[in-house]
Amino acid sequence: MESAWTTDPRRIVEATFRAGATATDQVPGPTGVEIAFAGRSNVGKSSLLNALCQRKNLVRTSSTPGCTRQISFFEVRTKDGAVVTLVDLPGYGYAKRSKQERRGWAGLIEDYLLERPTLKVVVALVDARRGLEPDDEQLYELLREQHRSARPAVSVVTVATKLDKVPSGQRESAIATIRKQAGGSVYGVSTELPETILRLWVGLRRQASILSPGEAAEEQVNA
Ligand SMILES: Nc1nc2c(ncn2[C@@H]2O[C@H](COP(=O)(O)OP(=O)(O)OP(=O)(O)O)[C@@H](O)[C@H]2O)c(=O)[nH]1
Ligand SMILES: [Mg+2]
Repeated sequence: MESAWTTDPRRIVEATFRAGATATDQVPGPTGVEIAFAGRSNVGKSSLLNALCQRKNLVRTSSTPGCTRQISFFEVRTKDGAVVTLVDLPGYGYAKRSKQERRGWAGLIEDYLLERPTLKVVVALVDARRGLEPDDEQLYELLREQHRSARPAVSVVTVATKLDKVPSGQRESAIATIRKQAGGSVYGVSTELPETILRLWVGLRRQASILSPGEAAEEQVNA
Protein backbone atom coordinates (compact mmCIF):
# COMPACT_ATOMS: atom_id res chain seq x y z
CA MET A 1 0.00 0.00 0.00
CA GLU A 2 1.18 3.47 -0.62
CA SER A 3 2.66 6.53 0.98
CA ALA A 4 0.37 7.43 3.90
CA TRP A 5 0.99 3.95 5.29
CA THR A 6 4.66 3.76 4.39
CA THR A 7 5.52 6.86 6.38
CA ASP A 8 3.09 6.54 9.29
CA PRO A 9 4.72 5.33 12.53
CA ARG A 10 1.37 3.95 13.74
CA ARG A 11 1.20 1.36 10.99
CA ILE A 12 1.57 -2.40 11.48
CA VAL A 13 4.98 -3.66 10.41
CA GLU A 14 4.89 -7.25 11.62
CA ALA A 15 2.13 -9.85 11.92
CA THR A 16 2.45 -13.41 13.17
CA PHE A 17 -0.15 -16.16 13.35
CA ARG A 18 -0.35 -17.13 17.02
CA ALA A 19 -3.15 -19.69 17.26
CA GLY A 20 -6.35 -21.03 15.72
CA ALA A 21 -9.37 -22.38 17.60
CA THR A 22 -12.40 -24.35 16.46
CA ALA A 23 -13.58 -24.97 20.04
CA THR A 24 -13.56 -22.87 23.20
CA ASP A 25 -10.95 -25.09 24.88
CA GLN A 26 -8.51 -24.35 22.03
CA VAL A 27 -8.62 -20.59 22.54
CA PRO A 28 -5.16 -19.46 23.71
CA GLY A 29 -4.64 -17.95 27.16
CA PRO A 30 -5.61 -14.26 27.39
CA THR A 31 -2.66 -11.86 27.19
CA GLY A 32 -2.37 -8.28 25.94
CA VAL A 33 -5.07 -6.40 24.07
CA GLU A 34 -7.35 -7.95 21.45
CA ILE A 35 -9.36 -6.42 18.63
CA ALA A 36 -11.78 -8.87 16.96
CA PHE A 37 -13.39 -8.71 13.51
CA ALA A 38 -16.94 -10.03 13.27
CA GLY A 39 -19.59 -10.07 10.55
CA ARG A 40 -21.45 -12.05 7.93
CA SER A 41 -19.62 -14.52 5.73
CA ASN A 42 -18.03 -12.83 2.74
CA VAL A 43 -18.32 -9.30 4.16
CA GLY A 44 -14.53 -8.92 4.04
CA LYS A 45 -13.16 -9.62 7.55
CA SER A 46 -10.09 -11.57 6.47
CA SER A 47 -9.40 -9.15 3.62
CA LEU A 48 -9.50 -6.23 6.06
CA LEU A 49 -6.99 -7.99 8.32
CA ASN A 50 -4.65 -8.48 5.38
CA ALA A 51 -5.05 -4.82 4.42
CA LEU A 52 -4.36 -3.61 7.96
CA CYS A 53 -1.21 -5.75 8.07
CA GLN A 54 -0.29 -4.79 4.49
CA ARG A 55 0.03 -8.44 3.62
CA LYS A 56 -1.63 -10.18 0.69
CA ASN A 57 -1.93 -13.64 2.18
CA LEU A 58 -1.57 -13.45 5.93
CA VAL A 59 -5.16 -14.69 6.16
CA ARG A 60 -6.88 -16.77 3.51
CA THR A 61 -9.78 -15.02 1.77
CA SER A 62 -12.24 -16.25 -0.83
CA SER A 63 -15.08 -15.08 -3.00
CA THR A 64 -17.00 -18.12 -1.70
CA PRO A 65 -18.67 -17.48 1.68
CA GLY A 66 -17.65 -19.67 4.61
CA CYS A 67 -13.91 -19.40 4.02
CA THR A 68 -12.78 -18.83 7.61
CA ARG A 69 -13.64 -21.78 9.80
CA GLN A 70 -11.77 -21.03 12.98
CA ILE A 71 -10.98 -18.14 15.29
CA SER A 72 -7.47 -17.02 14.33
CA PHE A 73 -5.21 -14.95 16.55
CA PHE A 74 -2.55 -12.75 14.94
CA GLU A 75 -0.03 -10.87 17.00
CA VAL A 76 0.92 -7.61 15.32
CA ARG A 77 3.58 -5.03 16.08
CA THR A 78 3.42 -1.43 14.95
CA LYS A 79 6.37 0.68 13.81
CA ASP A 80 6.09 2.77 16.97
CA GLY A 81 6.41 -0.33 19.14
CA ALA A 82 2.84 -1.19 20.23
CA VAL A 83 1.80 -4.85 20.31
CA VAL A 84 -1.81 -5.99 19.85
CA THR A 85 -3.64 -9.17 18.85
CA LEU A 86 -6.05 -9.04 15.90
CA VAL A 87 -8.67 -11.80 15.90
CA ASP A 88 -10.36 -13.08 12.74
CA LEU A 89 -13.74 -14.68 13.45
CA PRO A 90 -15.63 -17.10 11.20
CA GLY A 91 -18.56 -15.45 9.45
CA TYR A 92 -22.16 -15.99 10.45
CA GLY A 93 -25.20 -16.28 8.22
CA TYR A 94 -23.73 -18.94 6.04
CA ALA A 95 -26.49 -21.38 5.16
CA LYS A 96 -24.37 -24.11 3.63
CA ARG A 97 -23.06 -25.31 6.97
CA SER A 98 -24.84 -28.10 8.79
CA LYS A 99 -27.11 -27.05 11.64
CA GLN A 100 -24.85 -28.73 14.14
CA GLU A 101 -21.79 -26.98 12.74
CA ARG A 102 -23.57 -23.61 12.89
CA ARG A 103 -24.65 -24.16 16.47
CA GLY A 104 -21.09 -25.10 17.44
CA TRP A 105 -19.69 -22.00 15.83
CA ALA A 106 -22.32 -19.70 17.24
CA GLY A 107 -21.41 -21.01 20.70
CA LEU A 108 -17.70 -20.55 20.09
CA ILE A 109 -18.11 -16.99 18.80
CA GLU A 110 -20.58 -16.04 21.53
CA ASP A 111 -18.34 -17.38 24.29
CA TYR A 112 -15.43 -15.49 22.83
CA LEU A 113 -17.32 -12.20 22.39
CA LEU A 114 -19.01 -12.26 25.78
CA GLU A 115 -16.30 -13.71 27.99
CA ARG A 116 -12.86 -13.00 26.62
CA PRO A 117 -11.21 -10.81 29.27
CA THR A 118 -8.59 -9.32 26.92
CA LEU A 119 -11.10 -8.29 24.23
CA LYS A 120 -11.20 -4.48 24.03
CA VAL A 121 -12.83 -3.69 20.69
CA VAL A 122 -15.17 -5.59 18.40
CA VAL A 123 -15.14 -4.41 14.81
CA ALA A 124 -18.56 -5.23 13.34
CA LEU A 125 -18.34 -5.39 9.55
CA VAL A 126 -21.40 -4.58 7.46
CA ASP A 127 -21.61 -4.48 3.66
CA ALA A 128 -21.80 -0.78 2.67
CA ARG A 129 -24.27 -1.64 -0.11
CA ARG A 130 -26.68 -3.60 2.07
CA GLY A 131 -26.70 -1.99 5.48
CA LEU A 132 -27.62 -4.02 8.57
CA GLU A 133 -29.32 -7.34 7.87
CA PRO A 134 -31.10 -9.53 10.44
CA ASP A 135 -27.92 -11.52 11.17
CA ASP A 136 -26.05 -8.29 11.82
CA GLU A 137 -28.79 -7.11 14.17
CA GLN A 138 -28.25 -10.30 16.16
CA LEU A 139 -24.56 -9.51 16.59
CA TYR A 140 -25.37 -6.02 17.93
CA GLU A 141 -27.97 -7.52 20.21
CA LEU A 142 -25.46 -10.01 21.55
CA LEU A 143 -22.98 -7.23 22.19
CA ARG A 144 -25.62 -5.23 24.03
CA GLU A 145 -26.06 -8.25 26.30
CA GLN A 146 -22.49 -8.08 27.45
CA HIS A 147 -23.44 -6.30 30.67
CA ARG A 148 -24.36 -9.79 31.86
CA SER A 149 -20.72 -10.76 31.63
CA ALA A 150 -18.23 -9.96 34.41
CA ARG A 151 -15.68 -8.64 31.95
CA PRO A 152 -15.16 -4.89 31.35
CA ALA A 153 -17.36 -3.73 28.44
CA VAL A 154 -15.88 -3.89 24.95
CA SER A 155 -16.35 -1.02 22.50
CA VAL A 156 -18.06 -1.70 19.21
CA VAL A 157 -16.80 -0.03 16.04
CA THR A 158 -18.80 -0.52 12.85
CA VAL A 159 -17.08 -0.80 9.50
CA ALA A 160 -19.01 -0.40 6.25
CA THR A 161 -17.01 -2.61 3.87
CA LYS A 162 -16.47 -2.72 0.10
CA LEU A 163 -17.00 1.02 -0.15
CA ASP A 164 -15.38 0.97 -3.62
CA LYS A 165 -18.51 -0.82 -4.85
CA VAL A 166 -20.69 2.15 -3.88
CA PRO A 167 -20.59 5.00 -6.43
CA SER A 168 -18.54 7.81 -4.89
CA GLY A 169 -21.51 10.21 -4.81
CA GLN A 170 -23.51 7.78 -2.67
CA ARG A 171 -20.86 6.75 -0.14
CA GLU A 172 -21.65 9.35 2.48
CA SER A 173 -25.33 8.53 2.53
CA ALA A 174 -24.62 4.77 2.64
CA ILE A 175 -22.43 5.32 5.73
CA ALA A 176 -25.02 7.65 7.29
CA THR A 177 -27.72 4.97 6.89
CA ILE A 178 -25.54 2.40 8.65
CA ARG A 179 -24.69 4.93 11.37
CA LYS A 180 -28.40 5.42 12.00
CA GLN A 181 -28.96 1.66 12.20
CA ALA A 182 -25.92 0.73 14.28
CA GLY A 183 -25.20 3.83 16.36
CA GLY A 184 -21.66 4.61 17.57
CA SER A 185 -18.68 5.11 15.30
CA VAL A 186 -18.90 3.95 11.69
CA TYR A 187 -15.96 3.88 9.29
CA GLY A 188 -16.38 3.44 5.55
CA VAL A 189 -13.62 1.12 4.34
CA SER A 190 -12.36 -0.52 1.18
CA THR A 191 -9.28 -2.64 0.63
CA GLU A 192 -8.94 -0.67 -2.62
CA LEU A 193 -8.76 2.68 -0.82
CA PRO A 194 -5.65 2.71 1.43
CA GLU A 195 -6.55 5.99 3.15
CA THR A 196 -9.71 4.37 4.55
CA ILE A 197 -7.62 1.56 6.07
CA LEU A 198 -5.25 3.97 7.78
CA ARG A 199 -8.13 6.08 9.13
CA LEU A 200 -9.75 2.97 10.58
CA TRP A 201 -6.51 1.77 12.17
CA VAL A 202 -5.91 5.13 13.83
CA GLY A 203 -9.49 5.00 15.20
CA LEU A 204 -9.05 1.42 16.45
CA ARG A 205 -5.83 2.28 18.23
CA ARG A 206 -7.62 5.08 20.00
CA GLN A 207 -10.60 2.89 20.97
CA ALA A 208 -8.34 0.13 22.29
CA SER A 209 -6.05 2.65 24.07
CA ILE A 210 -3.06 1.27 22.20
CA LEU A 211 -0.21 3.61 22.91
CA SER A 212 3.32 3.56 21.59
CA PRO A 213 6.01 3.52 24.33
CA GLY A 214 6.49 7.28 23.72
CA GLU A 215 2.76 8.03 24.08
CA ALA A 216 2.53 5.84 27.20
CA ALA A 217 5.43 7.67 28.87
CA GLU A 218 3.76 10.99 28.02
CA GLU A 219 0.46 9.82 29.58
CA GLN A 220 2.28 8.88 32.79
CA VAL A 221 3.88 12.30 33.01
CA ASN A 222 0.48 13.95 32.48
CA ALA A 223 -1.35 11.69 34.94
N1 LIG B 1 -14.33 -4.86 -4.09
C1 LIG B 1 -14.00 -5.27 -2.86
N2 LIG B 1 -13.98 -6.59 -2.58
C2 LIG B 1 -13.63 -6.95 -1.31
C3 LIG B 1 -13.30 -6.01 -0.30
N3 LIG B 1 -13.02 -6.68 0.82
C4 LIG B 1 -13.18 -7.99 0.54
N4 LIG B 1 -13.55 -8.16 -0.74
C5 LIG B 1 -13.83 -9.46 -1.42
O1 LIG B 1 -14.90 -10.11 -0.75
C6 LIG B 1 -14.71 -11.53 -0.75
C7 LIG B 1 -14.79 -12.07 0.69
O2 LIG B 1 -13.70 -11.60 1.43
P1 LIG B 1 -13.18 -12.33 2.77
O3 LIG B 1 -12.19 -11.40 3.37
O4 LIG B 1 -12.76 -13.72 2.51
O5 LIG B 1 -14.54 -12.34 3.65
P2 LIG B 1 -14.77 -12.90 5.11
O6 LIG B 1 -15.67 -11.94 5.80
O7 LIG B 1 -13.47 -13.20 5.77
O8 LIG B 1 -15.58 -14.24 4.82
P3 LIG B 1 -15.71 -15.60 5.73
O9 LIG B 1 -14.31 -16.05 6.04
O10 LIG B 1 -16.47 -16.52 4.84
O11 LIG B 1 -16.48 -15.25 6.94
C8 LIG B 1 -13.35 -11.77 -1.42
O12 LIG B 1 -13.59 -12.10 -2.78
C9 LIG B 1 -12.65 -10.43 -1.31
O13 LIG B 1 -11.72 -10.20 -2.33
C10 LIG B 1 -13.33 -4.61 -0.65
O14 LIG B 1 -13.07 -3.70 0.14
N5 LIG B 1 -13.68 -4.30 -1.93
MG1 LIG C 1 -12.69 -14.91 6.55
